[in-house]
Amino acid sequence: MDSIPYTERRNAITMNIDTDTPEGIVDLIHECNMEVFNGYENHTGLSDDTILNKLDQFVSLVRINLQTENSIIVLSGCGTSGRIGFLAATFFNELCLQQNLPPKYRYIIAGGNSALVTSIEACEDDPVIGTKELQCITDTYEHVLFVGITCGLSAPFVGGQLEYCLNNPQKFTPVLIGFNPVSMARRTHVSKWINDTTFYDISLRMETTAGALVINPIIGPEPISGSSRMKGGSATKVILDTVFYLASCNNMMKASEVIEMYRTAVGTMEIEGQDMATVVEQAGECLLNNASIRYVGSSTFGIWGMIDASECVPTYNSSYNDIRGFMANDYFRKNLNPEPPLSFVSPALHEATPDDLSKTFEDLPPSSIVVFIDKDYLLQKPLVEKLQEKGHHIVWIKILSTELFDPNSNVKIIDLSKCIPSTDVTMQYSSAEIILKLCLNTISTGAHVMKGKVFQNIMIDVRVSNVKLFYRAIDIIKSLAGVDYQTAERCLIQSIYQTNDIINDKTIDQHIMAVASNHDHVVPIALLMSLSNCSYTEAKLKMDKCPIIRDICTGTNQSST
Ligand code: F1P
Repeated sequence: MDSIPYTERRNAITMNIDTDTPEGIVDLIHECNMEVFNGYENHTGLSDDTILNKLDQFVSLVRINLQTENSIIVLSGCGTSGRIGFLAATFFNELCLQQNLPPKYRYIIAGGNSALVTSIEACEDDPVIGTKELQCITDTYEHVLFVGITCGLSAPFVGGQLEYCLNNPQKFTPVLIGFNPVSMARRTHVSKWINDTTFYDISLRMETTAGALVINPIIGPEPISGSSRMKGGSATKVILDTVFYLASCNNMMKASEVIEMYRTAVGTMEIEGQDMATVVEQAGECLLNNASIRYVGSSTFGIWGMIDASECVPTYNSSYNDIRGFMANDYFRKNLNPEPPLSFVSPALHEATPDDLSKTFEDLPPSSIVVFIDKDYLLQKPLVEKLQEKGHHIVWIKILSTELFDPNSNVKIIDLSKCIPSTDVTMQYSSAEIILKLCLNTISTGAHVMKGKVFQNIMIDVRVSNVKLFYRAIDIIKSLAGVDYQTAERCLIQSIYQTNDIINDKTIDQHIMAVASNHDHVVPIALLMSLSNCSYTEAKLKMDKCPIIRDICTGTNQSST
């Protein structure tokens, strides 16, 4: 256990989340979220003195950069980490403009703009592309504060960029954000990293280089093991918002005071637990009945919806149409890095801002759920009525809206406005975003738990879309089926290639590419093969009869043969 990185460990709090009630699921996730602020085991989370000290140093670095000519701040990451970097860059650039300062924040996400709303995970294994993108974006600047985010201290895409910064100290000041000690940084080799460099080597260099900063509080394992979009994403957001907020204002607040404000706001979410549980229950039923979940929101609130929805695909192998987010204004497109149109490989990106939402929602399966975020519920009243006429469920997540609620409208309300601290507008908006993120994560995670996509607290239908997830899948099979590494790996590979043959002439990169065209339940089938010592064909047949993946692990499914 000791050698397993914290970000991959199982959280004792959620060991039985899969059999809990919706209320229980919401409470357990909340309890885990609070560990970000309150600590885990003997670690103190974001309140750790060393970390707070480093955050104050980070603030000074940002302040200097904001005042220096010909300088920028680059935020880079893969998956959720890249998405949170994008949102922070967009938000704080707006603040710069409001303060008549040049917008200095830039973002890089592995896989480009499409990866903001779609899982394009394989790019995170490429340190060379990471470096090239960094060179390209920083080419004309003299000073760069580079912030590499990788929750597990694992993504080679970010590793390559940090290495480039360390090799060019006259121009770059690198900061690394993640949630493991450096000793647990990933030591796996990836094919494209020359000299067999690993993320561990780079983390070690970061830790021992004067001027470089490693911000790596231990915030405890995720509610669903390895789901770093949850606590990892939230902690990343708190860190970035705290630092950029403090750097942008002239008050003498310390990082600890700002973090305390977030802690109180998140802690208060408990009072809405019952309403969130009702929505989790509805959302779970919705997925079980093949209906859909939709989020609608404007500006960054809408983007949070799209992001939450997109993350369910790699985490739970959910289909693109199960949960989707839509923008009610054009904010998203306006804030994207310029890219050639052909690189927009994601349909979610094209379809992000439909002209007519009611047309888009015309074909929703019966009893779907549409979640309106904040003011959009009021702006979209005619759409709400249409959807209700068709028997869909409407949820309103109220955060910053001060409108009163019509009690006869048959709309389920989650009133998070009570959690917003009375402080300045920037902090209020940022707190609203983190609270919204946690609420959406709870709904989508809870719904997938109820759908049976989680066994105990393990994501048993994870998509094997990069090296990290390949090894995670092997660990899941190994521990749940009680088989050795070789058996777990063989079953996984046979399931990926949908064959009973032994495949031993292909690389991990090829396995991952093959997953892209195999939408079957790759990991559950491999698990079934390991559990029942059967062939791919037999396991696939059993699997096709099993609508609830969790039943495989409990043995319910095996009796059907
Ligand atoms: C990056 C990431 C996650 C995603 C999945 C695959 O992880 O893309 O955001 O949920 O786990 O990896 P990290 O580099 O932040 O650890």
